Amino acid sequence: MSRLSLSRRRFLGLAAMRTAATFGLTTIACGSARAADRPADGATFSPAVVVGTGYGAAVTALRLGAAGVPTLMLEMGQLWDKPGPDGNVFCTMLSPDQRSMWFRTRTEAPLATFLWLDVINRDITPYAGVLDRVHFPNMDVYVGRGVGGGSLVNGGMAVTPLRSSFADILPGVDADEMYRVYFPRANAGLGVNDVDPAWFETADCYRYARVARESARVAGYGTAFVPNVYDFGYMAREDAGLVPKSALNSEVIYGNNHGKRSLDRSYLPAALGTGHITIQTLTEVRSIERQSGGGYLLRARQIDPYGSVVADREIGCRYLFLGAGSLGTTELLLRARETGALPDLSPEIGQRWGNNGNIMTARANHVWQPTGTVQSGMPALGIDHRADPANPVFAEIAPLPAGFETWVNLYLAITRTVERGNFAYNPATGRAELRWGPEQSQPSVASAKALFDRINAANGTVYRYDLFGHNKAFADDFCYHPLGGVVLGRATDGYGRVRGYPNLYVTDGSLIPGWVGVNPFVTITALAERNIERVIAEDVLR
Ligand code: FAE
Repeated sequence: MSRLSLSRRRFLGLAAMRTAATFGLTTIACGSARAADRPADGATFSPAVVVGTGYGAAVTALRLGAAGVPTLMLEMGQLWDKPGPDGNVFCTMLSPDQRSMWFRTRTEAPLATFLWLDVINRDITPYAGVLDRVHFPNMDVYVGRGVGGGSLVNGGMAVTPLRSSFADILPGVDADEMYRVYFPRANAGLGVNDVDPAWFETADCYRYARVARESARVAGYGTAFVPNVYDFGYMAREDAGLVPKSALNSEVIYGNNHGKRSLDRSYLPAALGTGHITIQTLTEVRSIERQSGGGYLLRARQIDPYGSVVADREIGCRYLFLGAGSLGTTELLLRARETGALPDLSPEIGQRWGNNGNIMTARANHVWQPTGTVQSGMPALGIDHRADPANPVFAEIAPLPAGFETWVNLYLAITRTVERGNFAYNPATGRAELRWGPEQSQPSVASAKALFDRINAANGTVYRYDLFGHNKAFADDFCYHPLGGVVLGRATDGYGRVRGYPNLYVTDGSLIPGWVGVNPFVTITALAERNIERVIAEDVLR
C-alpha cells in the first residue's frame, strides 16, 4: 500500500465515520462498501467477520480490507464522533456524565476518594458510555467500549517490550522477525511519537513527572521516557494556548476530545477506506456456532445507546476473527465450549490469564515539591527498573489531574508476576467468571512496595492511604492490562488459529499469557500484524 493511498484511505474512512456520527447511523462504511449481504432467509452473510474494534481487530480488518476481503466488524460500543450538548464528544474526568461509563448509575473511577472524601465519583444515567469496569471477585478489569476499544480510554503509552521479556513469554514466536518487521510496522501504524526532551524539562504540565524523577534519582533509580500515541506537538500547542485543550484538560480515561491517535484516527479509518469494511456498532455478539456447510453463525444483539433492544440478528461468515479483548474473546469461546456449540475447543480456553502485574500506588511529596495544578493526562516518563533480575518493575509516573495542587505522585507499577487466574463458565448467568484469589496480587504488591519503600526512605516521604479505598496504599484489586485466556501456541496454533476449528481465529490480548512487562497495546498490535499476514497468505487467498 503506498503512503499516498494509505492517507487517502484514512481520509475517506474519517469522512465515513463523521457522516455516520452526524446522522446517528450504527452502520459505518465507505461509499460502495458492502461487507454483508442479506439473503432471503433474513440472516446476514459476510465472507469475514471481526468481533470488536480494538487493536487486534483493527489491524485484522485493515489487512483483510487491503486484500479485498469484504469484512463486517461487530462492536458492542458506540462510535464516538458526535459532540454532546456541551460541544464535546467526551466528558472530562473532573465532571463525568453518562458518557463516562458503560451502563452504570454511578462512575467507578480508579481513585475512589480524596482525603477519604467521596468527591471523585458521580451519579450518572445508565448509558453506553466509553469505559467499563468489569467486576470479578478480588480483581476488577477496566476496558474500553466503542469503536476503537481500549484506545479510546487508555493513557496512550506505546511501549515496545524488552526483547528478553517477549522471548520469554512467547518462545514459539520468531523474536528476530518481530523486532525487525512487526514492532516497527505496529509503531508506524499506531502513530507513536516521543516527547521533545527540551520541552518536557520546562513544561508546567510535566512538573509532576520531574518531581517523581528526582525522588527516584535520590533513591538510586533511573527513569525512561515513554513513547505515546498522543501527539506531543499538539500538547505543546495546548500548553501554549493555541488549540483546544485535551490532555491538559484532565481528559484520559473517559476519552480525549483532541490530540490522541486512537484507533478511530489510525487503523480503523484506513480499514474503512479500503472500501471493503463495514462497522456495525452497538451490536454485541452473544454466541458462535458452526454452520453445517462450514463457516460460522453468530447471534448478536443490537441495542440503542440507552440499552433498549433494537434487534436480534444472525450473521453467517466463512472466516471468523475474535478481537473482543481478553475478557470478551475468552468469554465467547468458553461459552461456546461449555454450551456444546463448539464442543471440541481446547481445555486451554480460559486459562493463563494475568493482570500484567498492575499495581497502583501514590506518595505524598513535601510541601516544597509541588506537582502542579495542571498535569498532562498522558504519562511521558517511567521509573525503569526492568533490568533488576530479582525485582523487575516498570513504574509509570501517572498524573493526578485534580485541577488544584495535591503534592501527590501517582504511579502504575508493572511488576513481574507468575500468578495466573482462570475463567469458569457459569451456566446460570451465561458469563465467564474470573478466578483470582486475593493472595495472587500480593507478590506484585511486594515488588512495588520494595521499590517505593526505598524511594520513600531516601526522600523522607510517605504513602497516601486516602485514594484507593479501605485505607490501602496499594491498589491491588483492579487492573488496566488484562492479558491471556486464549494463549498463542496453546489454545491456538502459533498464528492465532483456534485449535479444532478451521477458519476461526483469535487476534487480541487474549493471546498473550498474562504478562508482558510493559503496557501491552504495541505488542497486541504487532502480534496481530504478524498473524494476519500469515493467515491471509495461507488461509484466505490460497
Ligand atoms: P480491546 O481494545 O479491549 O477491544 C475489544 C473491543 O471488543 C472493545 O471495543 C469491546 O467493546 C468489544 N467487545 C467485547 N466483547 C464484545 C462482543 N461480545 N461483541 C462485540 N464487541 C465486543 O482489545 N495499554 C497500553 O499499552 N498503554 C496504555 O497507556 C494503556 N492505558 C490504559 C488505560 C486504561 C484506562 C485502560 C482501560 C487500558 C489501558 N491500556 C493501556 C490497555 C490497552 O488499552 C489494552 O491492552 C488494549 O486495548 C487491548 O486490546 P485488544 O485488541 O485486546
